[in-house]
Amino acid sequence: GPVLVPILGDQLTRDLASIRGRTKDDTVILMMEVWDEATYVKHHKQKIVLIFSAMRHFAAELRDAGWTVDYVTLDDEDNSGSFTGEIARATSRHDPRAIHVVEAGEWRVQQAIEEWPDKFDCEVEILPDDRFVASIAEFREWAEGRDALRMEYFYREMRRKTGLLMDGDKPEGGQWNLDKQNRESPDDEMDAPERPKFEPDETTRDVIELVQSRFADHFGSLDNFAWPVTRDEAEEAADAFFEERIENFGPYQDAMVHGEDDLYHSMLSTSINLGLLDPLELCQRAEASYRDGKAPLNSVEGFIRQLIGWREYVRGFYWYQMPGLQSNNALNAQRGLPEFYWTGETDMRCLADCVRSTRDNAHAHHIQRLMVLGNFALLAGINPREVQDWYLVVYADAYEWVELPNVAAMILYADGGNLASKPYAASGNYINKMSDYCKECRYSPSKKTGEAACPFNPLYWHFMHRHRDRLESNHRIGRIYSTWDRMGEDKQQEYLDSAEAFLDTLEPAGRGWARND
Ligand code: FAD
Ligand code: DLZ
Ligand code: SF4
Repeated sequence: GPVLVPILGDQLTRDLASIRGRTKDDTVILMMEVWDEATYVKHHKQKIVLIFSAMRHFAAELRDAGWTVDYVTLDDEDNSGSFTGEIARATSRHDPRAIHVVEAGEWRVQQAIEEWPDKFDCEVEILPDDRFVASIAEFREWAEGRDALRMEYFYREMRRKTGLLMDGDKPEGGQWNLDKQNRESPDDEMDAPERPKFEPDETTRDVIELVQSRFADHFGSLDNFAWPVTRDEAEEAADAFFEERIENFGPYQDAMVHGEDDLYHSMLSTSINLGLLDPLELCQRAEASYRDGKAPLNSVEGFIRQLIGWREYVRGFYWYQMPGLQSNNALNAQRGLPEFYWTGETDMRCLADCVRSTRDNAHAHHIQRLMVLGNFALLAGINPREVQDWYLVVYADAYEWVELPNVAAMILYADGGNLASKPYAASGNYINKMSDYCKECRYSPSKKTGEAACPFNPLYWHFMHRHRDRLESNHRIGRIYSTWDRMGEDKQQEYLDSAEAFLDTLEPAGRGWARND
């Protein structure tokens, strides 16, 4: 029989290791829409539409190119609901002599794939996913024997390995990291051009109908669906970024403006994670815009760092730390996720806007995920499981390998500091500086305690106070305890009482939003 090549929903590239070098008359490609994947958490409706539509378009593209594709739709009567079940059915249809599959992005799926050699009669070959600069083994080698893992040092290795922004063996411009130049507050000069929006075609409209009928109780709106679902569309989105937005990407990377959901961000994560765009190619294009004088070094370095620094780093970290990472809770955070993460119903204007964007676009930009939604979850002590589920559900670019390190380790410090050298805790002052949210908020960032105070202010001190034992010895954060100690007991008590009074008002959402029973 032929070689059976299963392609998972986030492996949508003809350059995939399992297709490269194969001949068409000897290969059956298998793609599967399965219930288990669509519901292991109750993904945002746009996320399911994006993945199914991109899968269907990719299957059509392969067929047009002459490949044999066996595509199982979700509503196929005999669909078993799982990857392993579908491989079993496909082996009886095609009697393959071998199965060639690229390792899964997620641990949960990889566990299932590793059982295939015992389950099926034919040879099973599991190939490394070489869409990353660093292999899983390479990261492990780098990480082993270090006391602390820091993105910065790993990033430098990746710069050397790829040769991106290098001047011989030195970083272009003399410095590896220009993040300090990338902290402009929003201002009137900002006038970001709109990103290209892609109208749903017939394939996407079919999937929208399917999702509306089968996943009606999942979070999120479908009204604004505009994600690229093919390689051509993704390339058009990338072109627009390199023509219109990369110049200002760096300076305004951390800025937030009410109602402005994209600003100068690339909005390419959904396409990159699906396989529609190659991250290394994007970095090369970014470098070219610097070399051609179209974009400043701080913007280009910033963009490249996100991709070959952070993105590669969290992926290596995930495989290095799993499965423990999903149950870490170093700060013993036990509070339920507040309902407003789903409804957006809160007077905190920053949070309400971030939840709105999340619901409408299945997207929020990095600083919103980190310093608004994430910072609140950290300070309020929300339990990591519920925060992890939320992020995995709500973002169209969310796969556990990238979501979990960002959530558990970066925002919640649940791993006790393996990834981040300190918790990203901030008071209302930071959000006020980086956004226009506070001006029309019912709370005031300059009020420290009491009813009118921005809740981030007392929550910040409540957090620092309750984790003093752990954080006081951290050289990047320990100093703030002298500020706390100088306040005197009355002021301290006011902070703690204000925080408690606020925390008492939070309504927990319950688990039904994120998971089926
Ligand atoms: P840009 O700002 O244009 O950045 C360019 C690219 O860099 C992104 O497309 C992305 O591929 C990469 N990148 C940037 N930051 C990170 C990062 N911290 N980790 C990994 N890659 C990064 N990104 C995801 O792709 N999936 C997730 O599930 C996800 N969850 C996150 C959860 C939290 C709590 C935080 C703080 C960040 C998370 N990110 C995640 C990273 C980042 O927020 C998104 O990649 C980014 O907002 C996507 O929008 P963009 O393409 O416009 O990014
Ligand atoms: C996220 C997702 C969803 C919703 N549905 C499917 C699917 O039906 N079929 C599929 O092949 N992939 C799907 N995915 C993406 C997978 O979860 C993704 O391939 C894994 O995260 C990889 O480990
Ligand atoms: Fe958010 Fe506080 Fe600003 Fe209101 S005052 S928008 S709650 S940071």
